[in-house]
Amino acid sequence: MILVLAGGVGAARFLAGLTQVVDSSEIVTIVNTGDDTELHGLSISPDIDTVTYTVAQAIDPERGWGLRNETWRAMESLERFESVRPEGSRAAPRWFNLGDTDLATHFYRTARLREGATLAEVTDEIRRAFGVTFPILPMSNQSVRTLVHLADGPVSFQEYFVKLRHSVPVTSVEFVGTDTATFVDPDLIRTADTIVIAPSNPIVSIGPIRAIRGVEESLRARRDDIVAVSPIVAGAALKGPADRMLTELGHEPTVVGVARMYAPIAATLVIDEQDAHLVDMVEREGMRCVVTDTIMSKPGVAASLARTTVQSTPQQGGITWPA
Ligand code: FO1
Repeated sequence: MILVLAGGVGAARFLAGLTQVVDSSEIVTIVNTGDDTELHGLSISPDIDTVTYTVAQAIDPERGWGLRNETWRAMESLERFESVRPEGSRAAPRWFNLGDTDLATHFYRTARLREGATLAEVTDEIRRAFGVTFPILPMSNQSVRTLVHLADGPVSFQEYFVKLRHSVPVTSVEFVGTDTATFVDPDLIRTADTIVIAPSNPIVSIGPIRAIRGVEESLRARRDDIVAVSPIVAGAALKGPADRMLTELGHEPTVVGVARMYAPIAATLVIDEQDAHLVDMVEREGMRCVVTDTIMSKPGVAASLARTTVQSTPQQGGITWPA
């Protein structure tokens, strides 16, 4: 069994590639929920939905989030209330774009949570409704929220990422709730043949998962069977603010910086061919280094990257691969 620790868009594309090279019965993914937010009274889990929609091939390919062929009538209809909304009211926010068909997912999740379902239960119902044939789990059933500290105060992850277009320098990042939240299923880390840290933001996508009690120690104990895929290529993130955040938080925005963050929990780092000249530097951080094409926007690369990644571990996912 292959356990994939996932964040947003890059992880979702990696998982879609993995489903092309192994039977989905071999896959379990645990997804970051530090990006989760409540808006319009709805419980929204962006990374879970990005993974679900991408693997279900329902994702909007340009945006990398939300559903394809989307309409925005509900969001447009909120505009009329802006002229009458009292000062200080948080009703009808329009900075976070929720498509009409995407809203159905948030209606369902919110209603089920209110009925007492766990986030894991309702996430499983939603992935089955979208025809996804392997388990997608939240990192915890309890709330863990990423708080992004800026010069003039803390904001939620989505306010940083969407409202501020992640265009402001970050002074620190805090995961609120990790002291009480429990990891969704510690056995998965113990029993997986291979654990993959997907190409996600090491700080705000993988960081919240690592910060949950007991997870870091469990991952360290499995270090030899853990492989990470660098989300940084040639010193830049392919999507989102990962490179800037690494710099702002004192890390090197290169595969060497990524290696320093992952060396305690992963024995192998997969990097792109453009960073082949940094293999020695990565291995000096104590990680084996595998060089391959990691640019998944090209057809077939997500599948080949997934295969190379899993095969770079001793157990190779517990799979007998065809010759
Ligand atoms: N990202 C944006 O840049 N702008 C948006 O308006 C936006 C809305 C949105 C709605 C639902 C959803 O599941 C994701 C959404 N995202 C949006 C992406 C979201 O910010 C994710 O957290 C990022 O992709 C980082 O993982």
